[in-house]
Amino acid sequence: MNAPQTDAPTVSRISAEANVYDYPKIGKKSKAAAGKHGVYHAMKMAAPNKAVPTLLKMNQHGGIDCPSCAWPEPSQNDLNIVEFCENGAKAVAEETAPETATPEFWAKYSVTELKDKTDFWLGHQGRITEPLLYDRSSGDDHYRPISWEKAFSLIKDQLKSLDDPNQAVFYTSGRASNEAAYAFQLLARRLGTNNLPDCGNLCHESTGVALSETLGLGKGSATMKDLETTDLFISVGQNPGTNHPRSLTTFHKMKENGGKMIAINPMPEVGLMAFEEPQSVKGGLGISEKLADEYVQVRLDGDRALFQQLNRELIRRDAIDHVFIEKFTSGFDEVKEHLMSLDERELERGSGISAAQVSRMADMVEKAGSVVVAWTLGVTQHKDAVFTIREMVNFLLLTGNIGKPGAGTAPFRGHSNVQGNRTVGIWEKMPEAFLKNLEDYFGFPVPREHGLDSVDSLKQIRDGGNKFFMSLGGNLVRVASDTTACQEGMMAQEMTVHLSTKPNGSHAYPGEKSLILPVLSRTDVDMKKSGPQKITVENSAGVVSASIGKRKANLGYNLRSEVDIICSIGRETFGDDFWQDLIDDYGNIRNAIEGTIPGFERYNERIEKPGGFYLPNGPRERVFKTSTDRAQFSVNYTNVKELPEGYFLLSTVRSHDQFNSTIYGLDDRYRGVYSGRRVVFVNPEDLAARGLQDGDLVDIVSVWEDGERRAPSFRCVAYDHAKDCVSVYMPEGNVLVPLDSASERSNTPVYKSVLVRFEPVGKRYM
Ligand SMILES: Nc1nc2c(c(=O)[nH]1)N[C@H]1C(S)=C(S)[C@@H](COP(=O)(O)OP(=O)(O)OC[C@H]3O[C@@H](n4cnc5c(=O)[nH]c(N)nc54)[C@H](O)[C@@H]3O)O[C@H]1N2
Ligand SMILES: Nc1nc2c(c(=O)[nH]1)N[C@H]1C(S)=C(S)[C@@H](COP(=O)(O)OP(=O)(O)OC[C@H]3O[C@@H](n4cnc5c(=O)[nH]c(N)nc54)[C@H](O)[C@@H]3O)O[C@H]1N2
Ligand SMILES: [Mo]
Repeated sequence: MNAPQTDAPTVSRISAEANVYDYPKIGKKSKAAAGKHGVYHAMKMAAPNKAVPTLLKMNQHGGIDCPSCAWPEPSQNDLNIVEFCENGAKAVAEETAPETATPEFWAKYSVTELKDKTDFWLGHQGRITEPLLYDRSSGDDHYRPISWEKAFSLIKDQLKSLDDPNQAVFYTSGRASNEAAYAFQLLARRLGTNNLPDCGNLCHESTGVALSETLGLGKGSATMKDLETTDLFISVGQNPGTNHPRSLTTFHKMKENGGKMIAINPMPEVGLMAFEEPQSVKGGLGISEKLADEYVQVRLDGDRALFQQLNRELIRRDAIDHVFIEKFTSGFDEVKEHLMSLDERELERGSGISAAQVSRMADMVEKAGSVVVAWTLGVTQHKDAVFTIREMVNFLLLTGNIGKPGAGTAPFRGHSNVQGNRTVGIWEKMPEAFLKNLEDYFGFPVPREHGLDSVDSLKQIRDGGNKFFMSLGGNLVRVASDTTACQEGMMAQEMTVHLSTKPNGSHAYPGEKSLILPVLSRTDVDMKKSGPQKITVENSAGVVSASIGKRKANLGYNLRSEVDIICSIGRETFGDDFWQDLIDDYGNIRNAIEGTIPGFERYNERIEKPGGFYLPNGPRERVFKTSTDRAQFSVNYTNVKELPEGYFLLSTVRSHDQFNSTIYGLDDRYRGVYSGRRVVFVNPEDLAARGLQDGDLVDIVSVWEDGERRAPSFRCVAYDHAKDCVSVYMPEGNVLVPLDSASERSNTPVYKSVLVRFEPVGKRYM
């Protein structure tokens, strides 16, 4: 395959058949995030699919919960008429697009041909309309339609044939509702395994581990109100303008209330620097406002060193909350001693941030009566992420910023219900109390041995110990690390089963037998014996609320709800009576959740209240369920990454035109990249130092103990990026991440600091 080397093609040339090479052009970068342009783009996306009425119901009481990110809804009094963002609109447009991947589509393209297609192309084929079977033993290289009954019976045979239930893996992506997720964990545990990995393992696992041990709860504590009224908002490793766009409205309110912001990021993301709030007067006029008051261009994985610099400075100034430390915490003295013993120059080298800038940050902290620390993947997806988060907690404890108005932890979650999935049992190591409750409620023996998380499941799949893989949404083959090993491992499974809305890359790597079971999506009407069904979700702030689909457009297709499919498999395989009750009325699933998980009292009743209800949150009340019943300070070590001559650290990020592996389009206007995705953002001085120029094509090669991995042909983009560090988009960069490279304790793939070098392969093009 020849890489393009000269001209600058137009969007239309990014055709269906473009698989490996695309043609990025560098153009104008937005100066501010969201605003009018955001709403304009949203409407443009939704209008052709007649999805505007759906949009107007989004995040309103009695409407649907946005299927995109997990950003909390404002309180009911503050709801805007349009409570959605550009990316929520894209998510809805994607679900409601009129295209369909009918049996004719699957007959036209063989599995071998599908392997060469990008997720952009696959997703744009539209909604899947029929259940499908691929059977390698038949010699036919296509997926063919199959009846639901036949599909369930094949799954039953496969599950019954396993020598050991731990040869099965049940993966969940965070869009699934509480009801579907609960049914799914019930199916796995009924079979006898806790192998329930989820996308949360790839995402905020480090957050869960660090917060559980320091604060006694693996979730954030700040409420929407805290975010709006805080004096100082510190954003670490996130790109909210793209990934949580509705947060811009919250930032606007925070700023109006006199709040300040510090943004810590190797890239000055547009959505951190300036914004236009479409629902304000200024925003309506297209006038942008400054967002970050202090931008801190940290090195990749330099945040732990940075927070240690800051914590030391605060201790040195005695700008700490002695009363809080005395009353609520444990371990302060050791931490103080450790921090003061660290070498200043070493910390500066680790973070890349000068003492002068740290001092400015400390000034802002000193002035602030309340501080929120918010973080996302720029923090969680590193080798020592857990320790970085613990150091950020040290900061909040030093300054008494937990459990008071305007303060707290704010890990912005990813998928719209990834947090809810965890709460209702999608976790390989659910606590004993839950497993016992489940056993008592349903009356079957529930396994106690911990299951496998995503990375360990993939290792079992890679190494030949697994036979059955089932996926509730998601696209694990594409979003996991070591794409190639993952593809081969999946093809060696006896059976793979995907509950999906649209074709995706994982379907192209089927097991011996593979089923694609097409599901109703959140916007679709879901009619059951007891009437139209609601589902429920939990957002990043721990609020549980209901969502009900209204669209009837897909009724003509042979789709079923996720709950229906999962419970039908349970019914057919195990013959228990309870499965059918769960299908007929999802209220019965909520009753079971209420009966097995604390905090869900009067579940069915409370979701009827506009805005839903809050789950209990200890840290918010300064109740810390840790080993000492106090909030824990922790000693964290900093090891500065030494890069061999010529090497970079590489991070993989999202463009403004995708939702994980769902690629809406090929433009990232916030970073000025159009019509293509194979770009690598590099500091211009770093390019010059390696004899490269903006526009050069390079292969990116990562180095790991077991050898090298290569991602071919990326266009260098000169960009204001922290030095010695570069970024590419996910999932294009996933081939570079070794599966064995995972975070300490949380086992999250190290997606954001991969050691790489460049090999120039082509001439400059514009
Ligand atoms: N539109 C849209 N919305 C989404 C998603 C989507 O794909 N599209 N995905 C959803 C999901 S599942 C999730 S988990 C979230 C993800 O939300 P984000 O975490 O915002 O996602 P990324 O694009 O990975 O961006 C990571 C950011 O961290 C920065 N970063 C990288 N490494 C470091 C570091 O070492 N230190 C610091 N301080 N910063 C660093 C990067 O420059 C980038 O700005 O968004 C959710 N929302
Ligand atoms: N390199 C790199 N890799 C990463 C990351 C990174 O930052 N860098 N981030 C990681 C993170 S944070 C996450 S969360 C994972 C995401 O991993 P996943 O959640 O596994 O992947 P998605 O791309 O979000 O899943 C998209 C697919 O879900 C299906 N789908 C969409 N809607 C529905 C629905 O309503 N029901 C069902 N059943 N299916 C549906 C569609 O078929 C679609 O193709 O990726 C991880 N991978
Ligand atoms: Mo995520």
